[in-house]
Amino acid sequence: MARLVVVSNRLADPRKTAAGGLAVALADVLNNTGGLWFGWSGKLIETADGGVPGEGKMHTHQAGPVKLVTLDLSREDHDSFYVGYSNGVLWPVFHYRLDLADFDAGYITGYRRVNQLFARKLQPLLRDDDVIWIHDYHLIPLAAELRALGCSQRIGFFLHIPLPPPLILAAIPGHDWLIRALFAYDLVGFQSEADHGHFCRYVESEAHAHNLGDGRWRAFNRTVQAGAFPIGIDVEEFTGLAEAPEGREMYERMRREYSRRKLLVGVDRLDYSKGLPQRMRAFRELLQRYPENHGKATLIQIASPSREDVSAYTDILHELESLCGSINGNFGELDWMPVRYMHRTVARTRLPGLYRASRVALVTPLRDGMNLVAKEFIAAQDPQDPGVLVLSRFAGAAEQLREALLVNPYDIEATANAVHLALQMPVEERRIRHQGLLDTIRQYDVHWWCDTFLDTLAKAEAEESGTPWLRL
Ligand code: ADQ
Repeated sequence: MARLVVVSNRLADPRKTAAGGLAVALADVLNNTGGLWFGWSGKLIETADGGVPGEGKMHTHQAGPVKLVTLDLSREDHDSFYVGYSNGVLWPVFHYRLDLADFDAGYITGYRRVNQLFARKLQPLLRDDDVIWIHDYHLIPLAAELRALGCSQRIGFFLHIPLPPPLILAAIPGHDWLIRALFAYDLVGFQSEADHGHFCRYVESEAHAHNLGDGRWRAFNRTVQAGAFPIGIDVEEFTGLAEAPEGREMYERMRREYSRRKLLVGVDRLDYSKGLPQRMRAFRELLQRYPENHGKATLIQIASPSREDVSAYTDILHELESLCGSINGNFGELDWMPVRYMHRTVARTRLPGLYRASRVALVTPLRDGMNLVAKEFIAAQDPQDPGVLVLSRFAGAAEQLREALLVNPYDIEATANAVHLALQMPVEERRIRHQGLLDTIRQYDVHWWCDTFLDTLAKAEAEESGTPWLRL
């Protein structure tokens, strides 16, 4: 079996449970192949001048059979590559938020410089028969940079966030360069059929690529295969966490504390794509329209701090705080707080107990690649008395989780109605819906995702040896 090399912006120690499902799944394969995981250390070069752009300080760390190699970045590279281009341009545009994009011309130079740095540092560590799997929007041009250095290994790419329709993508200056870079891969994976469809429409209309059938496209002297590979969770690992002492204790505590209430739960990174203000407005609408929920429904919203160096994130934080405050001010009683809002990360081991104690989960992003919280909520439920998932139709997960109550998060009234329905739903219907959802997340779990992607990559038709990569 060929060695697997994973490249992602951030790494997790695959031996720690806190790392979560993706790290656990990748660790399985990496452990089997004695693999290598390469990425940014999350740290900046600590010199007074902030380091030289395009240079990185490398660290190597052995985690069992897996070698973790990380780079510290210069301050300037961090600001242009990470804050600027990745999170100031690609993240908003790929989530359909052109209004929030900051098309500063300098950012793309830093983005390219860091991808070249990654390629330069990674290339000497590679073996000829390695299989390379590159993750997410920070590293779109990495395969092209590796090809330019002569790498001919199989390289796959997985985009964790959505790909927007061609006309939205085309708003990015240099969009043609970005999409052309995808042709340096042998396989490109998306979260959903919708995203894959956008890719097909783009390469056909903007890049005049030839459709070779079976998901294969030819352009720029290269053939790339593309498809949808919806990411899943490690269902066994997550139900294990729910049964573990910390999971049980959290569940018991929540049940005791809220014995007279029906709990609703929201767990998100604090990000404008997650639709948090719209969710709060829908909850306020629920309390206005259906007073029978007064004194009974309590929404626990956990929003973990995220990218606080980008201004759009501070705006959303203030909006959310003000909405929560006004709901509690207008509807709260001495013995009932409608919303409990926490701006922090909750330990992964405590999430299953919180999910299991909740009657309803509100997963209502305005746009999301997949959304794993939806799947974790399902996995944590008691099948005899399960909670109801209220899910945005704009989350990638909605393509698979058809038994959820699907909502349009922009439609506040309809969302409030769906939440009311979820709170009232009889146990028989809850069980039937939950069983369907559980079957789906078991069948398409994170191991299925990993295996299917890597099998498809292994079988993707190899480019004729000696085909030159036309430099970007
Ligand atoms: P994220 O946008 O980070 O990921 P999501 O899939 O919802 O979104 O969550 C990833 C993990 O973070 C989950 O395991 C979840 O439990 C955890 N998490 C989220 N908020 C948390 C909180 N407040 N406290 C503790 N843990 C929290 C990106 C894409 C998604 C895609 C994933 C995986 O944006 O669409 O599903 O990658 O591909």
